[in-house]
Amino acid sequence: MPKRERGLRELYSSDPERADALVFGRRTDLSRRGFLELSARGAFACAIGAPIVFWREMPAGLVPVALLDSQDPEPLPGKDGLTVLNDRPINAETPAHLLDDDITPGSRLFVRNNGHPPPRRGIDAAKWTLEISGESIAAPRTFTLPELKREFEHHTLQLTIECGGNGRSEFNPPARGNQWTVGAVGCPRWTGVRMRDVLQACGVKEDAVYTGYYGADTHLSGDPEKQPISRGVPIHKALEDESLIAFAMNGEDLPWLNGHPLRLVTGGWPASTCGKWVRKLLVRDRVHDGAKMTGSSYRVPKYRVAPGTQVPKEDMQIIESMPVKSLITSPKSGITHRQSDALAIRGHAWAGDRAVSEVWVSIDFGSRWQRAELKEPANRLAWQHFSANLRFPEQGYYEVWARAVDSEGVSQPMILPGWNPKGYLNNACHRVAVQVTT
Ligand SMILES: Nc1nc2c(c(=O)[nH]1)N[C@H]1C(S)=C(S)[C@@H](COP(=O)(O)O)O[C@H]1N2
Ligand SMILES: [Mo]
Repeated sequence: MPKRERGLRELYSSDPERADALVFGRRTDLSRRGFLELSARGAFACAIGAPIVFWREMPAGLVPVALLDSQDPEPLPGKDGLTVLNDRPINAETPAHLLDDDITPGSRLFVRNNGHPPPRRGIDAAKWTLEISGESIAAPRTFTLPELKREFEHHTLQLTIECGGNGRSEFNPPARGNQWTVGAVGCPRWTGVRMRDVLQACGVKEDAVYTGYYGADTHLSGDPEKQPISRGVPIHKALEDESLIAFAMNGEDLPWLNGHPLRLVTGGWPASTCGKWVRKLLVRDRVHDGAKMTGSSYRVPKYRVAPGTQVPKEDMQIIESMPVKSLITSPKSGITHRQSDALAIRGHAWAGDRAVSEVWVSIDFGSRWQRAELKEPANRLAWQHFSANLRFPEQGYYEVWARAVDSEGVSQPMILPGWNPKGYLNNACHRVAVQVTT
């Protein structure tokens, strides 16, 4: 048995399920029970292979992130180092250290599919069409992709997209669905036409309420009548300067798995609003009622609930702007670092429709915070880069935590925020493990 596994099995001998979860890289809840006693300190140190320097500061029940790091990534065509969570449909996330680029390359943007993508070879960008219609469109029209490109001004913007379920793996009781850890986020540069320009060219009526997209992907059941997903945004979001119908990413065609040849990008909102392989865009006179708009999909309770609560459907509301969050992209979790050197920390922070105004980093489980340097975004709704230099007082195990604060003064929580039935919106501080040696 590998040393890490043996340490974990010893540590959780009274809770084999939890030991399994840790051994196999699943993340578990932080607040389940308080066990950080003296004996646990020793057992942790044994499993990690180093003493935990600030163990007195460590919240009871917190599992050291060094023990949570998952398995090696599996290969996925067109992608580089992503971790595959599911292959039917294909879902894959990006390990945090591979999101280090200021602008996310296509090869490192996560993939979230609800159905089967349209076959790659059947896609002909020159013949692709987009229908604009719906109750609140005065003059419905179908554009070919070349027409869209010719008739409307092009805009290039860096826009953050994050799956509403990013961070789901930490909820307990667990939520069904892909067990995303931290990597269902990215911020490429998108090029496209403004949704507003295209919709207004077809006449947006006074009674417009919501958009609704339909893509060319197919339902997992094979039923052609069913959509895998069909969502939208309130009309005010659709008409913003930054809402795009995009045909390129980082100056190239969109990657197939990210919606080639045409997708919607509504930055800062759950990425489920960003329809891929989009064929039809409706403007509705009501809140769109397509697949995964209703029920509990992409919704959270209107009020705080205790973990495990059954929440009535009418008490669930649609997720709009995503909450403030940050990601440490360097160093990679689990590195060994020399005590004599300062450690350079880097990452990104974003806050849905808002901007990020501060980022703080801690090496003692959030007891003290050091302010990081924070850059302005490339444009509205793009993530912002932060950096800091850290010094460590002695050898041993540390966790580096990052915490962003948005332009309204709202901070990321240090540990798992409001439990909800589907496991959305976990914006807890990102943690990386660092072992400091001589
Ligand atoms: N047509 C279509 N669009 C879609 C989806 C899908 O399954 N089909 N998934 C949505 C969800 S839930 C997310 S998180 C994003 C993921 O975008 P990406 O795969 O490009 O990262 O696409 C959204 N758009
Ligand atoms: Mo998503």
